[in-house]
Amino acid sequence: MLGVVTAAAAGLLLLLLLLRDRLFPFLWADLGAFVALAGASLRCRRRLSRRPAVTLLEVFQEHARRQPRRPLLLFQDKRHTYGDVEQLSSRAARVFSQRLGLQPGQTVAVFLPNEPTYVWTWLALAKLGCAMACLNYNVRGQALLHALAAARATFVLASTELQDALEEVLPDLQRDGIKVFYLSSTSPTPGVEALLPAIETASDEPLPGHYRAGITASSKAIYIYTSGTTGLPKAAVITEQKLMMVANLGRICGLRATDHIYTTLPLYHSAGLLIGVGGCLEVGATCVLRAKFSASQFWDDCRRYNVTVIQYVGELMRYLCNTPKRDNDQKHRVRLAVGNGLRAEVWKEFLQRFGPISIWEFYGATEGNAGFINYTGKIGAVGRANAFLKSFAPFELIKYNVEQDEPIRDERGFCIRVRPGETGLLVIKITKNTPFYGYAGDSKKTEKKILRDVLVKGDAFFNSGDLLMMDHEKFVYFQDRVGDTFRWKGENVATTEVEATLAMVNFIREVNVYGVSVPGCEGKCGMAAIRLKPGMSFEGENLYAFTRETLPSYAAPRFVRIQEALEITGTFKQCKGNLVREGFDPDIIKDPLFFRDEKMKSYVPMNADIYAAIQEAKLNL
Ligand SMILES: *[C@@H]1O[C@H](CO)[C@@H](O)[C@H](O)[C@H]1NC(C)=O
Ligand SMILES: CC(=O)N[C@H]1CO[C@H](CO)[C@@H](O)[C@@H]1O
Repeated sequence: MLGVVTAAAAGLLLLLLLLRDRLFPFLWADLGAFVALAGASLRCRRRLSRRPAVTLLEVFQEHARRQPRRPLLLFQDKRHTYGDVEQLSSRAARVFSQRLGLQPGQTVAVFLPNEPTYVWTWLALAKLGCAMACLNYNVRGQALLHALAAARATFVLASTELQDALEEVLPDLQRDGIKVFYLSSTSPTPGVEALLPAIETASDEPLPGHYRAGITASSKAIYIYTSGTTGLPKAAVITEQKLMMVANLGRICGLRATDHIYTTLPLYHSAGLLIGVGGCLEVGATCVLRAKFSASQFWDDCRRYNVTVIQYVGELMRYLCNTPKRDNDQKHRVRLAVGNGLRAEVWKEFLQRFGPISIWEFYGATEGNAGFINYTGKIGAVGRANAFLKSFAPFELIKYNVEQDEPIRDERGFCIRVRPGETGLLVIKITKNTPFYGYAGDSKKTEKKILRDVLVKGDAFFNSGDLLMMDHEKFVYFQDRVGDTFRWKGENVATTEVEATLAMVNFIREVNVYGVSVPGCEGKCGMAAIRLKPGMSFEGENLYAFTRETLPSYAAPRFVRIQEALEITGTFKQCKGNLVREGFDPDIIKDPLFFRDEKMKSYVPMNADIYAAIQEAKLNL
């Protein structure tokens, strides 16, 4: 790695002598980003290669020694300093070791809402050399059992808030020999012990080092479940090295020890736990934790807790923009926003409304082996394909056949790079720098994410499942998830593009676009679920005229349904599954439903006659 840095620096100096800034307007930014990333990577490697390894836990403990009184967590009216959390996690580790008989290398699942308990439990497990599996607190029944089995978790530490969900599967857990405990002061469930009283009275002496003697860079630290588009949750393996790299993302974006970072994202996902809390543990900052995101409370919380950095994902920023305007919209100390999935139109509106906040949009998947960050301030871009970074994490955008759901290959069987301005599937080479650890207990799913023989025989790339576009200046833009693009009339329709266009309509507040099957038609036909702005009504003629002007005819949605609320996931991504399944059948859908009528030049109410005509292919779509 050092060799790469020195060589790059020397080569650059030479280049600089020969060329002017004008030719490479982004040279400094490119170089800066490379140095930041290479620096972070070097720091992680250096720490982890020490014996014993210095992991994120040791980094946290160093902060706890140096600044025991700095708050690590602000939650409701409670404040937990670095010193408090260091002691509490030692106490908990002692109890976990004695009562549960935990051994290094075992996996313990946590079933907890966002609360400080999550953080000290994590650190306690780390102190014992155990991995933590972060169960999604919305998961129930079979999916819960599957998640535990995938990570081979033999213990569950739960909150009494999730009593019902737990009791539902308790007999199955007991049958499988999985032991369950509450991390509360009392237990509402017979046969399940509450551990808090024992934790509160245990010794807070540091734990003997032998528990962590076997920890290395590739030890499994955390399992994060990714839902994917279909099927049961997959347990993505987060090693100590990956954990530390992701925790460094905040530092790369400018997170400092004096910052207060506001995390409303669920801790069972990587954004909240690894980037938010992990970022604090890395730099020694304060995390303002909230049980659940609330758009109306967001800025009041920022003022109350002196928040300087916010985290966002998906639609979260849109919800903030959708709240009624207030005089104090720009009265806050937030200087930085870190996240992903921000759409360009919301990005602009957000900055206008809430003031000059530096937005660090990044792209990455929990299980992915590399990502991008926007480091040049280009609105809408997730990053830049900078030659330095590319040498570090080689990626390609390749041609993709949306219909057959697979990359297009040439006559020799290799994948084909797209040209600038074209959308392609992002694949990232699997190398020593960019390893892919896959999913626990599921080698089939792991193999499915690996694309082989991409450019040469025998190479292997991580298939991101995301379609991106790179422009002539090498800015990279997120376009769609593979499943979010559908084909209609032989054309690819990118749902995000249609959504961005429809979002400009004056009566539309939120929109979710997807494709539905129509009997006798190839591909999928476009449909939009929309939420109206308060006090506004649906105007079929206007929408028709607008879409006719702004969208190619194959991309204009044929059906529109109006919903009170659009369904989203725990990480603020829109759900399309149910919508696709319900299709456009007026018998199933109770929401107001409209059909694009080319003769009437309007979106007209859907009725049984129109539906029947479509079913019988009498009506041309
Ligand atoms: C926020 O800042 C003010 C003034 O600097 C200080 O008095 C207050 O204690 C701070 N609140 C928190 C939660 O840090
Ligand atoms: C690091 C950086 O420059 N981030 C920028 C990303 O884009 C936004 C929007 O222009 C800027 O405000 C950020 O500063």
